[in-house]
Amino acid sequence: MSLFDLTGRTALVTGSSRGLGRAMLEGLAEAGATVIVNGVNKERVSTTAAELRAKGHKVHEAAFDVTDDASVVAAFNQFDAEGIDVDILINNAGIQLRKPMVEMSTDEWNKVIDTNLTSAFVTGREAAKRMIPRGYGKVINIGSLTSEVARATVAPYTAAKGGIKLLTRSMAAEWAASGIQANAIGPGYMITEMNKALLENEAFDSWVKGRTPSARWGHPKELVGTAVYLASSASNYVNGQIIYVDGGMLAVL
Ligand code: GCO
Repeated sequence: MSLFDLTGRTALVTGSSRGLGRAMLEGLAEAGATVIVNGVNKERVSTTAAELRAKGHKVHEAAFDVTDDASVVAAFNQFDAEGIDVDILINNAGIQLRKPMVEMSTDEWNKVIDTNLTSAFVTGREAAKRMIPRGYGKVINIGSLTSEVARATVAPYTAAKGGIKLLTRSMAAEWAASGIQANAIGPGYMITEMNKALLENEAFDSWVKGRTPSARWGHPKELVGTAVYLASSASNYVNGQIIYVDGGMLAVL
């Protein structure tokens, strides 16, 4: 069996009814995993699940709000009741808010931190509670270029993604001895709905293409290889790392 084969494993990807999460979810399914679609919108989750089933993949649906502690706890209790073992967790759910800090309310700040950082802790905690006794688990947190560097007007997103980098190391510190590998992926500027305003802004589009050695935006599917690697036995001795899939942007001035 290939090192990268996920047959027999079950993967939950939060925020996976579209965007980067959808691409990684499908990639894990193509590598043999049973996948669990998650999102807050039940309709969108069901639509995505149907699309993946039509391609022959094994799919569960779990529409819950990762920012609501009780909903996450209830979701994992439901997985237990249905005999679903989450072997692989990708904490992907996230939102963006582009606004200068001096114009931002504390509620706006908290919403981004809750969705992009705290949710990874809560969902990771519930997954790890089940992974630890099994002696196996893969946790993959989705960071960003802003896990390393800042850009004006995206402060809460940046603070959250910086936190993701060190939360990943904290997970490795506490869970590695139990056979769990916790790592992160840092996507560069990707072609997603969240980045639509940036893609349509000629000046920003030119800046990304000029600032990125690969001279282009990334495609969500270009995260799949790294996601499958970190979800598979090929990475059993990799822990606490963040792998940037950014066309080289962070490697150069
Ligand atoms: C922005 C973008 C970025 C990208 C990505 C870069 O407004 O600068 O949304 O944050 O989405 O996170 O790695």
